[in-house]
Parts: sequence; structure tokens; C-alpha cells
Amino acid sequence: MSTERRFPTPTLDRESANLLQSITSHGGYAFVSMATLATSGDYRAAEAAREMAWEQLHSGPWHSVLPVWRDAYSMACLQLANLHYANEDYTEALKALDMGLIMGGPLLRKDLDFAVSILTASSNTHHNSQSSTSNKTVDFCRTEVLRVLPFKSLSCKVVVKRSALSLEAFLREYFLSGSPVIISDSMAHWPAREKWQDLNYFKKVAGDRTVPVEVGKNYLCQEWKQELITFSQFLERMQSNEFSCGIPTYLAQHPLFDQINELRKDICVPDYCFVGGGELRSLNAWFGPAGTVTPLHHDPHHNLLAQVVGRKYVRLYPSSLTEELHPYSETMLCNSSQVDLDNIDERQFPKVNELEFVDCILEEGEMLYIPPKWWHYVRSLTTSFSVSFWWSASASSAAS
Ligand SMILES: O=C(O)CCC(=O)C(=O)O
Repeated sequence: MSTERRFPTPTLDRESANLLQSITSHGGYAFVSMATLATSGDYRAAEAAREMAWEQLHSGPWHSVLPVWRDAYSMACLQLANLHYANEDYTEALKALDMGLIMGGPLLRKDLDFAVSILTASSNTHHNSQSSTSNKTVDFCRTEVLRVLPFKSLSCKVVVKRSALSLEAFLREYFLSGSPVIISDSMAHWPAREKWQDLNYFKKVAGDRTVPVEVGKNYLCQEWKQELITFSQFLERMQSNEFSCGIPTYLAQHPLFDQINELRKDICVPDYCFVGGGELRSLNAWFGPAGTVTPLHHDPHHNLLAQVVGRKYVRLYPSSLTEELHPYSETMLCNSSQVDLDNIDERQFPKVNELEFVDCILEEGEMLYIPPKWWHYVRSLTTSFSVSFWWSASASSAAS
């Protein structure tokens, strides 16, 4: 490998001997020999090492994958990226780095991030500012919206909306009692509110980055699949989806802000997330065209779903109705309901339409607090970008 063109990889340089030793102790002899060859510039060995680590990542459920294999995967991605970089193939280099960030372990994260910053700094100069494709606000027509929403939508209780909600009032009135609330005015200062209106902005700062997307009606359908595509491809699909009403491609529940630092700078963690003295667990992006659906499910954490661009319909059922919502029995899906709110099978679930819920249209600039274990169904009504902040309460807090 050319020694002139190489990303600085201080962590890999320091840790590689320990990492390889640990991989050997877990039986990864073939990986170690391929990774060793890769350091001397052997492209096929680098590919083979990455393939071996990839197989280990897919050898069982994610939680049972040994952490050392995730770090091994990052190592192989970093090696491969370096070889592409040496060949001036920046697109492939960036793809390899993104795969390391998405699927790899924490050990080499700083090296991966640093390499990305080197690549993106040089490639940003190639992207001239193109004419701005503003994400036009679509006029909201209630009757038309009701046509696409589940039966009884917006006819029962709506979620309470509050402005200028103090942390103390949030804690007392919503957090501790486990009640949903919309906070209407606490994200006006986010740079994202303005910057993300322009889809070309994403193309400029992240167009060549690889991101995981979901394709299909929703994750409970058989034809549903996941794909890895570049942000530019995703934007193109999203725009064509707007006109063709095709199968939606959804960048859903992805920790995009851990992966793409430029976008992280555009958002702020709301102070409400520190109420309860717990810990921030994850920040996820939900970006897609009108018509994406996240089916009825619940999560274990407190959640603030911040609506940065566009609007979404959200329906919420309290956790006390869990039995009546018929969760799947399989462990992987036990937080999802068998009830398809878009097409309720009344013979199988004759009582579901009688259950009380609260719902709302979450407007641009609003945040919805979803307490832990509350069931939620979400449908985007326009092109929509939301950010979810999940946090846990401290062990002593009543609402955890
Ligand atoms: O916005 C969506 O599509 C779903 C959001 C969600 O389920 C969550 O934040 O937990």
C-alpha cells in the first residue's frame, strides 16, 4: 500500500496487537492472518477479513455476537477504507468507513470518525451549492388526512399541548404521572429547523454517506426489507416516492447523529431529557416521505419525539391496555401489536375499536413526550424528519 496516502489511525495503531490477540483467542485465526496481510496492502485479504467478520456479525441474534467481532469488523473496514483511499477511490473508502460506523464496535470509532472527516472535508468542495429544493409545506386538509388515517382518528381525546412548559411542570404533571404531552415551542433555536428544510443540504453534507433504510409497508410485513444506500440515493427515492406513491423507503430508528457529526451539530438535546436524573440512551433519526408507518408498538424508555420537518399523525394507548392490544408472543416482536391499525381484522380483534386512545397531529417544531411502555402508532403525512430522544429514569424515580 502506498504510504503517502493513508488515514491517521492512532487507536488502531495502538490497539491492533491486543485486538488481534483477542480475536485469536476466540478462534479467529483466519481473520487474523487476512487482517495481517491487509496491513501490507493486500486488497483481497482486506476484503476477506471483512467478509469473515461480517459472517460473525450474522451468526446469531445481535445481542449474542461477541463484542470482539464488532471491533474486528471495524478494523477490517478501516483497513479496506485505507486501501481505497490509497487508490483515490473516495466513494468506496467512505462506504467502508460508514459500514464500520454502522455495524462495528466502539474501539475504533474515533479513527473511523476522523477518516470520515478527512474524506468529507475534501469532497464537500466538489459539491457546489445547487438550486435549493425546498421541502414545500403541503397544505393541511383535514378531510383528506382523515382518509389515510386509521378508523376513529382525531375523534377522541387529543394529546394536551403546552407552551413554555417549565422543567418542574414537566416533571410534576407529565413525567411522574406517565402522561403524554406535546411541547410546542422548545426547538425554535435548533439549526436543523432551518437547514433541514432544504433537501439539498443533506446532499451537500452527507450525500455520499451510506445509511441503512427500510423498504416496504412496515417492519411487520413480509415484503419488508432493509438496504444500505447512499444518502443521495435515499433522497432521490424519497422525492420519486412523493410523486409516484410507491413503496416508501424509510430511514428509521437509525443513530444517524453518532454516524454523521455535521448533522449532530444541527440538533440540541432537550433539557427535559435530564428530568428524572436518568441517562440518555439513544438519539435516532426517522426520515422519510409521506406515508411511512411505524406500526403499533411500545418501548421501555422515556421518549421525546421531536418533529423537525413536516408533520406526523401519532396515536397512543396506555400500557394498561397491553393485553387488549394483543402483543406478538415471539420474543423479538413482543413489544409490537398484532393489530394492524390500518386494516383491523374485526373478527380476530372485535374489541380493539372500542379501546380509548389519545392522538394528535404532531406539527413541525413540536415535541411529543411518550412515556415508557405507552403503545404508539406513527404515520407521516408529509415528507418528515423526526428525531427521537430516549432516556431512562434513575432507579429511584417512580416513572422508570
Ligand atoms: O416516527 C416514527 O415513525 C416512529 C417513532 C417511534 O416509534 C419512536 O420514537 O419510538
